[in-house]
Order: sequence, then structure tokens, then C-alpha cells
Amino acid sequence: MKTDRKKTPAMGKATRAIHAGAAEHSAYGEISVPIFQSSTFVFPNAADGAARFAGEQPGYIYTRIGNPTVHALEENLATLEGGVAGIATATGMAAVGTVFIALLGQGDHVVAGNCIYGPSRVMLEKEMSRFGVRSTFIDSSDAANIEKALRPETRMIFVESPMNPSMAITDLGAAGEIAARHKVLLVVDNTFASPYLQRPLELGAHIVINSLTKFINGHSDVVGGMIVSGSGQTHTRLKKVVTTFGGTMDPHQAWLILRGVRTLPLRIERAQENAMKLARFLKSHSKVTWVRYPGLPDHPQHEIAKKQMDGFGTMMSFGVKNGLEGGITVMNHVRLIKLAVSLGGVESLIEHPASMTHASIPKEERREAGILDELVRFSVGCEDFEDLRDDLDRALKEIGRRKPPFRPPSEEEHLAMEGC
Ligand code: LCS
Repeated sequence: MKTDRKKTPAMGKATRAIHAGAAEHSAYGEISVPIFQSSTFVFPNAADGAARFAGEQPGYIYTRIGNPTVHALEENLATLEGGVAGIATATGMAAVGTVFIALLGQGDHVVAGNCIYGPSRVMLEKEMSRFGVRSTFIDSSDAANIEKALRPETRMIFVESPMNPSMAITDLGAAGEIAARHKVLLVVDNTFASPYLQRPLELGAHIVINSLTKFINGHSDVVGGMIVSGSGQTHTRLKKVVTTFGGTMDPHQAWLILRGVRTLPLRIERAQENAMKLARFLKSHSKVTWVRYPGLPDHPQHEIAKKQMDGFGTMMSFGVKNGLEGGITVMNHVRLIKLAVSLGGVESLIEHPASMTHASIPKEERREAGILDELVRFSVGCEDFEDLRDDLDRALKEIGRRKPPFRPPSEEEHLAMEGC
């Protein structure tokens, strides 16, 4: 598999987050990329139109195929990830779906992490299987498991790191080496780290996916996704499929995310400083049974995190006393920290997978995937550390005081979410 990714530019990653993609677009010298809110683009004449369609001449045709505002965001993310080009999609899941649909076919096999984002697993297990694609789910935090699961027909390795919500880490360099040796594609969902903290293409991945809904946009007000390829050939294939499939991004959405990405460095630096302090605070709390944060030396893959990440990030999970009841109590008593799914915004969010996103999965299956009853997932934001600490402390102290009201949703009620 050839990788002809651009060498990461000499500029620092904060400079790239602020400037990449923001080329001058008009004679007015605007500093902010304009929103090109146009569904189609006028050709000066028939020959020019034909040349654009033939790919012989640059120029926009139709917004599903390409749009200047969307392109600015694609350039920005491609530069941040160190890839050749980006493809912006309507959501993170549209990015995941496009990669699967474009690159997998009848008889192909995928080796995927067993703790990947729920809908990505559903996409492989329930949808791609309808087209004859088989998948094996393994604990990718041990790279040897990846190699063991490979078959002659394996076409793709699909992993996340850190994983959601176990916070387990995949050794991306080792996965890249296995992919190269067996000539299979390595696709990494980089959503939990963002390119500010981790660049999988530098470690041997062929494709990187980000849900822009999270850290890249950072303000919990827009959804979006991005696929960055390490080779022009892969990018061309993905581009062809995404424009046919239609899951592309809208220019207004792109503009909002371009505004968000400019503060990615500041937001991550601030939030991960909070995260480290909060992880230490939680570790010393009498109602907390364990804390899983890549920055703590007792994280099982702490050394790998140190090797492949520029910082330990803003996500963590922790266990609370009294299992399911304890988790529900914390959810019901935080005030400043909001009870919501999603992550990576300036505001801190908390959720309890066993009673919420993963409630319909049988307890044993949850346990096997590391989703314990007492596990609380925490996306640390940019608020003052002291306020976050006090909010958590108050909620944790409620554990055991009274039984919280709770009725788990049935599988039917839960089906629409499928592990969001
Ligand atoms: N990949 C990962 C690792 C994610 O965490 C998510 C969303 C996606 C892909 C999909 O992105 P979207 O289509 O939502 O832009 N994660 C969510 C979560 O953990 N809670 O709510 C959404």
C-alpha cells in the first residue's frame, strides 16, 4: 500500500490549526473564509464546464462535489493530520460509512476493535454484513490480537485510540507495522484524541477519520466528519464514492467548524490541564473505585500513550461505589457538569453508559467490552478546575444516601440509539 502523504509542514500545529486552509478567497482580503452558500457554480462557457467535469481544469461544479468553504476545512484537517487531502462529511458516521462502503466488498474481512463507537460496530456487524463483509472484533489494546485475527481475505484493520468509553489505548505504531507487513489498510478513528494530540498517518495508518462534532468544532453546536487519506489513490476512490453516496458537508456547517478549529490548541491545552488535576482528585476520592486516564501512571497503556500522543487528552472514565446505583446518583446530582452524550466541547459533559448509551446490551456483554456498571464517562471542558472538582465532589457524596429512581429501557426502546 503506497503512502504518498505530504510531509508534515514545518509550521507548528497551533499555527496550522489557525491558518491552514484559510487562503485568500476574494479581492477583499477577508481574514475569515466566506460562506459560499451556493448549490451550484456558473461555468464561463461549455468548454470550461466540460474541462471541469473531466478534471482537466480546476473550478467548482456543484456543492455536493466540492465547495470553497468546505474545501478550506478539508485543507485545514489534511494539514493537521499530515495527509494528502481531506473529505468533509455530514457527520462523523457519514465518514465511517463512506470508508466502509468505498473500500470493502463482497468476501472482505475486517479486524476491528471490540470497544469502537457503537454505531461503527453496528455498521460493520449489521449493515456491511448484508453485503458479504465479515468482521472480527478483538481487544486492540494488545496489538498481538490484531495479528492473530487476520485472515487471507482481511482487507482492513479499524481501530480507535483512546477507546470509547474504556479509555484503552491501541499501539498505533504496532498496528501500522502489522498492516504494512500483511498489506491491509489501517483505518484509525482519531476522534478521542484529535490531530492536535495524535497523528495516526505518521504512525502507519492509511486513513484517519475524525468526528468534527467533538474537539475540532469544540462548541457542541454542529455535527460533521472528516476523512483524511495518506495517499492520492485512496483519496480519489473515497471522493468518488462520497459524491455518489451524498453524505457531504454543507458550507455553513464547514464555516462553523472552521471557526471552531482555530481555538482547538487553546481548548485542548486548557481542558487537559483540568483533566489531569481532576483525574488525581478522583483517584483520592472515597466514593471512587478506580480512574482510567491515559495520563495516570497506572493506566495499563500509559507508556504507549506517552509514546504516541502529544498530551493525554481530556477524556476519562472512572468507577464509583454502589455500581449502577452509584453511577445514576452521580448523573442526577451534578449541576455544572451537564448530563449529555457527546464530548470534546468547551463545557464538561458526563454520561453513564450502563444506564444510558449501553443499557440495552446484556450486562455480561457490557462487562466483556469493559463497560462496567459503575463506569462514568467524563469529557472535561475548559471551566475552572475548582468548580468542576466541587461539582463532582458534591454529586459523589450523594452515593448511598438514597436509592435513585431508575427503570432501564427495554431493548426495543433502546434500538434507535444503538450504543450512541
Ligand atoms: N467516532 C467516535 C469515536 C465517536 O465517539 C463518535 C460519536 C463518532 C465516531 C460519530 O460521530 P458523529 O456522527 O456523531 O459526528 N460519539 C458520540 C459519543 O460518544 N456520544 O455521542 C456521540
